This record gives sequence, C-alpha cells and structure tokens, in this order.
Amino acid sequence: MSNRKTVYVAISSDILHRGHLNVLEQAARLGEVTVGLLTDSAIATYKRAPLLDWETREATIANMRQVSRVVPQDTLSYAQNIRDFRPDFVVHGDDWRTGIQSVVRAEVLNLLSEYGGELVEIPHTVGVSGTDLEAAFRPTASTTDSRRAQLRRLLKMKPWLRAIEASNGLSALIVENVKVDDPENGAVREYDAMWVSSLCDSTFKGKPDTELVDFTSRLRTIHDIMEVSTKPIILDGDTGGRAEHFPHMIRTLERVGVSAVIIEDKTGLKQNSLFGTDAVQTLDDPREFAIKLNTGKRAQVSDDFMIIARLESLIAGLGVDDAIMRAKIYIEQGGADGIMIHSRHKDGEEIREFMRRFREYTTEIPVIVVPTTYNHIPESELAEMGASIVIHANHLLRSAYPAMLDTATRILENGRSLEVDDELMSIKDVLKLIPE
Ligand code: SPV
Ligand code: MG
Repeated sequence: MSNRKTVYVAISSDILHRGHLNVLEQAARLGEVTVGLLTDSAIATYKRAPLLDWETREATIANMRQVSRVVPQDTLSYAQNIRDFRPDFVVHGDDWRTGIQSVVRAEVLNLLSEYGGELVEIPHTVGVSGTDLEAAFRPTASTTDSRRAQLRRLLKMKPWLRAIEASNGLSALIVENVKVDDPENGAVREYDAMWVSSLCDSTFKGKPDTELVDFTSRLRTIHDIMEVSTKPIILDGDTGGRAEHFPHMIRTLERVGVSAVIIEDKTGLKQNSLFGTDAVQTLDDPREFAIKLNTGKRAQVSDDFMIIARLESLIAGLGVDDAIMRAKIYIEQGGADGIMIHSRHKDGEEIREFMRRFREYTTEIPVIVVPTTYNHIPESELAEMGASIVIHANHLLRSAYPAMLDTATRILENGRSLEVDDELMSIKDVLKLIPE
C-alpha cells in the first residue's frame, strides 16, 4: 500500500476552468488525488442538471494527470465518501466559506475532525466563474434532440419536478432564469420545466380557452419560448383535436423539440376545467380516448417524447373511481407515458385519495398535479403523496394582468403617468433586460 497522503476533491461542474485546474494542481502536491464527481442526480437536486452526463464528465477527469481515480459522489454532502475513504485532506476553493455552500463546508469540517483529517482551502481564482461559463454554454449545448429528451432525463434524476406557465418569450426568460437560494440544503432552487397552458396562451391573445386558438398559433408561441430558453416544454394539448390529426401533432411537436404533450379526455367544445360542472364537461369514451393516445404513441419517432393522459373525471364530478378506471385504460390500452390528474376542489382530498390509489396500482408512471385551487398544499407534500411533476399553471398571467390593469387605470385617473412610476421597471432596466 502506498504511504502517500490521500486527498479528496469534489467536483460538480460540467466545464473545467482555471479554478478547477488550480485546485487539482495544489491537491496533487499534497498526495494522491481522488475526485468525488457529483452524479447527475446529486447536481440536479441542488442546481440545474448538468449539460454532460456523468460518464462523459468522468472520462475527462479520469484522464487528468493530477487525478488518481474518480468516484461518484451521490449527494451534495461529502459525508458518505469522507466516511468511506477517510482522506488525509479535503481540498476546496475558499469561496465556499460564505454563501449557500457554507452548510456543506461546516459538515466537512465536522467529519474531518472525527479522525484528524484536514481541510485545505485554495484562494479562489478571480475572474472565472463556473456558473457564468455554464450559462454561456447552455444555449448552444441545447439542441432540439437534447431539449426534447430533457424531461425524461430530469424525471430520472430528481424525485419530482417543478414547472410553471410560460406563455411568451418574456415569461419564458423569467422561468429560465429565476432562482432562489435554499440555504438549509446548500442548494439553489429553480423551475425544472415550462408549461405552455392553453388557458394562458388563449387569454394573452384575448381569446377564450375553447381550442379556438389553433395549433399553428400555439406553435408560434412555442417557437417564441424556445428561441430564448432551454428548459423542457410540457405542452397543454387540450383534447389533442381529432384522433386522425393527433399523430401529425405529435410528429410536429417532436420535430420542434417539445418534451411532452398532455391531452385531456374531453370531447365536444372544450371548456376550461376550472369552470368545473358550471360548464358542460363532456368526457370522451375511455376506449376511444385510449385509441387516440395509442395512435399518437405509434406515430412517435423518438423514444424520449412523452404523451400524457389528463383525467378530467374529478372536474366532471365523476369521482376517484372513474379516474382510476380511466387511468388504467389510458396506460394499459393507450400506452400513456404519464397521467395528469386535475381537480378544482379546494381541500385537495380527492387528489390525496387518487394519489394513494394510483400509487398502489403503479409506482412507475409519472403523475402530474396542478394545485391551482388546493394551493395550500406545499409542493413537497404533493411529492410525498407520489406526484412526479407539480405545475403552477397560470400564475404569471394572473400576476401580470392586475398589474397592467392598475397601471392603465391610474394613468387615466391622473392624466399622466408620473404617479405610477414607482411601481414600474425603469426604461434603463427594460433596455438591460434582454441582452443583444
Ligand atoms: C391550462 O392551464 O390551460 C390548463 C389547466 O389546462 S387549467 O386551466 O387548470 O384547466
Ligand atoms: Mg388548458
């Protein structure tokens, strides 16, 4: 056995830059370097999923002369690997002393103190930021194929995903970029996916949500979103239209890089589900709907596109039994890749019951929930019930409209716009908002 000292360095980044090279160089001077390369799931749970998969990243790092071996690090926490390898040194840049990574650092110090290991911190390399480099690379790394595959990839990496409505280029930019720190977990929280809602797409166009906005127009919205963002898109496909047309819709969506379409089991003039039984909600014959789903599945060219069946039983007041019966038919006969269960009840009890019974039937099939009315239930609790994707379906539209209405009203009242200035973004900020 070598009596050289052992050194542990954790790396999560896709893109290796001068800062990493510096840390590895210094680490190699201390002894034999083991790199704990964060797995795709570990990265995805605390920031955006990596651009390159573990195998590709591993191949690069394993070939570096400073590195003796690469091992997976399954969590953001170093605990498991430090306990397993008991390195003499852990080496890291000193930039993690402050900010959200300080939680991870504190744990490392604790673990090392258990056996006399040492933390060596290398002064942070100024002028290079992994986050900035990654942000610059991401748009060019996002191809039609990789974007389409991204939803399935994320579903494998993370226990559950969070999506929100994006209805135009500007709201897509918000969904693409908004982040908040999650200091308790040393993580950064962001949206995983975008929901292109029929309600919001129609409403922004001043049209009712009755499938009046045709597919060509919906595609225009999708293009606007795609041009400025990279996150996977889940399209609200309404009823999927005529069964004969549905395969053509699937081919088009696959070709442009949409990740999933959700179609609802309604027929006749579609009415928004949040009307519930205040509107006529006619459900399709479940076998007919399964045939429609199946025609779509057979038309599909790629393996990664998802066709998700949306159950409207609870919206139509038919109860959980009907929803479960239909879910089974859509999966077993229609080949649905996932289920969306919709409800407008405020207490969320039907959703709880559906999830319990559905998860007894299968744990494999992803389930999507849309907590618009039962939004007192936190996302994490819905995930505990077995939800795979939580969609906040219309919240950007609903926040934009009152703000716009208020501004328009106050300018009318005052005969000038000075009074609203304080609530508005400055023109300077508007000009800076979109990079040229
Ligand atoms: C949409 O966002 O268009 C939906 C969800 O279909 S809901 O409006 O809640 O029916
Ligand atoms: Mg809709």
